[in-house]
Amino acid sequence: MSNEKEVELVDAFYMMIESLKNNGIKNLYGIPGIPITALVRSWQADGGKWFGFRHETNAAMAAGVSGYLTGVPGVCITTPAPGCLNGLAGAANATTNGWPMILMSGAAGRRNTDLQQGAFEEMDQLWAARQHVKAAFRVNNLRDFPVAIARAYRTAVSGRPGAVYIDLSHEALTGTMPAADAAKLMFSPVDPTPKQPADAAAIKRAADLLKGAKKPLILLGKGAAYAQCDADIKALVEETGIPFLPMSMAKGLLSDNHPQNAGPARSYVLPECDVCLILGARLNWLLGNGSGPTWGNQLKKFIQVDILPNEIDSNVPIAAPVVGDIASVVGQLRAALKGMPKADAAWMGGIAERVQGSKDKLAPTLKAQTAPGMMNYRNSLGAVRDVLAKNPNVVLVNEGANALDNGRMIIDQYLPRKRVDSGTWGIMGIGMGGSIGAAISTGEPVVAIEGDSAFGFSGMEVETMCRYNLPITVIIMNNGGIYKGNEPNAGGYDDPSPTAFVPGARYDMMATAFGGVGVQATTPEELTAALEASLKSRKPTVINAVLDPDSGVESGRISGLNIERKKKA
Ligand code: ADP
Ligand code: TZD
Ligand code: MG
Repeated sequence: MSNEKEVELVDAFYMMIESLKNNGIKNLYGIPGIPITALVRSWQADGGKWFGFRHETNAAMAAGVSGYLTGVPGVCITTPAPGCLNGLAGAANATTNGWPMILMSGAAGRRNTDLQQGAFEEMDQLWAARQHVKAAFRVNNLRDFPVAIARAYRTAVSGRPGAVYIDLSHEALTGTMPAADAAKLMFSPVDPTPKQPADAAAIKRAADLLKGAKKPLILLGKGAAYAQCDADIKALVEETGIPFLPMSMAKGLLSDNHPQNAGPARSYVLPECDVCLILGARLNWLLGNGSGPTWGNQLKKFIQVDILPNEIDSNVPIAAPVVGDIASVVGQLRAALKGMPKADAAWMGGIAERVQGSKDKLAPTLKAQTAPGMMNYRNSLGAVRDVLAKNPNVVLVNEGANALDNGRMIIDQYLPRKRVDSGTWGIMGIGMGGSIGAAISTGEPVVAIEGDSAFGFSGMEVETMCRYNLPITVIIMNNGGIYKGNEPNAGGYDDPSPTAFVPGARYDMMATAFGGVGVQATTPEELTAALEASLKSRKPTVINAVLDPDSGVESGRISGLNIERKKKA
């Protein structure tokens, strides 16, 4: 007899589960199926938390959002081919937004796949994944799991965060190895996100420029929110007295009520400023690519703080590049700016006046009365805003066109990392996955403000919310369509227009179908009551906020990006 029986063996699932635990991973998001069903069962048997979704894109969105909110990559597991491709849409979104996550997918056997012989769910997933993620790895042998998971984690969180893909080959998943050898391979990575302070000369150049500014501005992006150095950023802003402008997901890094918040005067401060310190934002389409009318048609003196060196000069010349991690750099800048005189009173006064002007103009529209079932974006979101002001710990998820633009403008944020939205790509479909990921990873209640079209991209996850009994309130801004619900068919015949949905749809019933709470709200008062009750009960809730189908404008605030049909010759 050989002594094989006496050798204790471990399998691939064991190797993977132990490696995930060694990296501090507690939650897995995904959908089971061949070949990973037994893996996720084993994970659960081992005490891990498993969150099963109804579509992999939503599971991957949950992983990306939890990575953004906590700094710990969310991990999503999918089945081969279509499952993997569905997950990749969420991974690509995470990469684009700079959110850390890991997508792992089971795969058909390499022999058949590489000869394209038609295995079950055969697909060259590694090749497909590579262009949508920061890095794509394949594990071919179970002994490589400890290194592969650590490598994926470190890659996801280091530099500009993003998604990492791991292809779980059939060969790796079917192997076994001696437990004693496995134990020698296990490790927990040391310092996966090392500090990366900036060069002293770069700090001095930036500080000198800021000290010489007459109309300085600090632009805060979601990179600054992600960096989790909230107190230091607040101190930098307050010590220098410089006004700040938050990008949508940086809202709340300092309270929207802060006297230096220039948010409501955006169209004044961007063209007027002379020196702009950018903390964790890209000069992409959301900022007019750094030039043109958004910036008063002048080249500003930009100080750009970013962890990614080649982000600098990506759109316009940057006068003072500062490459480093924001937590380190903000400390360095504070030291270099010590004793700097506060920003000019005339500049601050001009901003304060415009901020007040915007608020005064908005305020009455938030309280306007409309007939039942005929709410608009202003008075409905005005009601939501007042409830959320009393619940600053709520994480807000927001998508749609008008639902997004008005949500961003009307809902104030008071605390950091409490807002997740359509992000860099302006996507629909972050809603329910993002809400679930936020609720699970932060333990806080979540309110999702959703266009009725936006909601449709992930609406089936209401069942998931109900199954896990998550404290999520979904408010459907139901105007009956994309941008509007009352557009006629351009051809004049009976088919609905490309932007219209079923009129009078009862989205609230989707919650009651799964044992959650569904409420129809036709007035701001009903909306207030429904939201208050839902936050109190912490029960999964869908509120159907019935809007006038005529409320909304084409593409919200970005209608200028549309292409109109050219006139016939
Ligand atoms: P927003 O959409 O809010 O304008 P972006 O996603 O365009 O923000 O930009 C975020 C930027 O922050 C990215 O260029 C990214 O490289 C950078 N970044 C992310 N985390 C850090 C960090 N810890 N330190 C420095 N820069 C960071
Ligand atoms: N598909 C994806 C994945 N992302 C997108 N952004 C779109 C399609 C196009 N799109 C927008 O840019 S906004 C929008 C779509 C379909 C929906 C707007 O309608 P809504 O919001 O009901 O969500 P409002 O409040 O009616 O404007
Ligand atoms: Mg709509």
